[in-house]
Amino acid sequence: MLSLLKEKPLVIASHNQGKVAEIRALLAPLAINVVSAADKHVSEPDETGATFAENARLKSRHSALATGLPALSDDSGLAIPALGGAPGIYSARWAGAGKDFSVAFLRIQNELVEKQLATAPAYFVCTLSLSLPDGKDHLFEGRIDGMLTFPPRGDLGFGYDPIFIPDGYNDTFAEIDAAEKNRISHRAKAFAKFLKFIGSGEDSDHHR
Ligand code: ITT
Repeated sequence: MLSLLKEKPLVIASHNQGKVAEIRALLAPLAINVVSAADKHVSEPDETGATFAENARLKSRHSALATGLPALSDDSGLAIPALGGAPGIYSARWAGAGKDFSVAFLRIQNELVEKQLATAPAYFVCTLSLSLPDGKDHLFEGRIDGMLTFPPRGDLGFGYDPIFIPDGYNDTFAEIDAAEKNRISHRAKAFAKFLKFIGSGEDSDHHR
């Protein structure tokens, strides 16, 4: 599998710069040629799926079809069990068209206050989807648990990082340096499965 990825560039099927930076760093050890969907002028598909897996597959397939190259997408988000799993697959949308995450932080805080909660446990989920030119898709999932904190702290990372403290830490993801986040995150865990799969040919979480 790795030899296939060494033959052709791998498209990172994401238009989120924060994600693309993390994915580039996570792929660096493979020494493969990587291009982003934006570099290839691939449009952003509508995320019409009902699950992280469906949205991830839809995004990787869209880029693979548009370019004829293998494509790797990442559908991810923050889930808060006290809010019924929200924002979940709607994590990007809670920041609004302007992608202003202070709007999303306020909405979460307000919805927790309505339930008389000052904070709550939460977890990040990441589903990676690898779409290959042979038409097969392979999915890899990762999760990290933690606790929400308000007000937001730190300016590293992206998205919900300033309000999320991973279990076992005192700092938010936005206060933890990129290398450390990439060692422990939901994305790192999904990547560990992806790297094992492409290196050894072992099975993915699901495929078809
Ligand atoms: P692409 O679909 O183009 O990849 P997107 O931002 O729309 O970009 P998603 O639909 O997967 O991506 O939305 C996931 C959102 O969840 C993302 O915008 C972030 O706000 C949040 N998120 C995911 N991983 C995160 C992380 O490691 N740290 C902070 N927030 C994260």
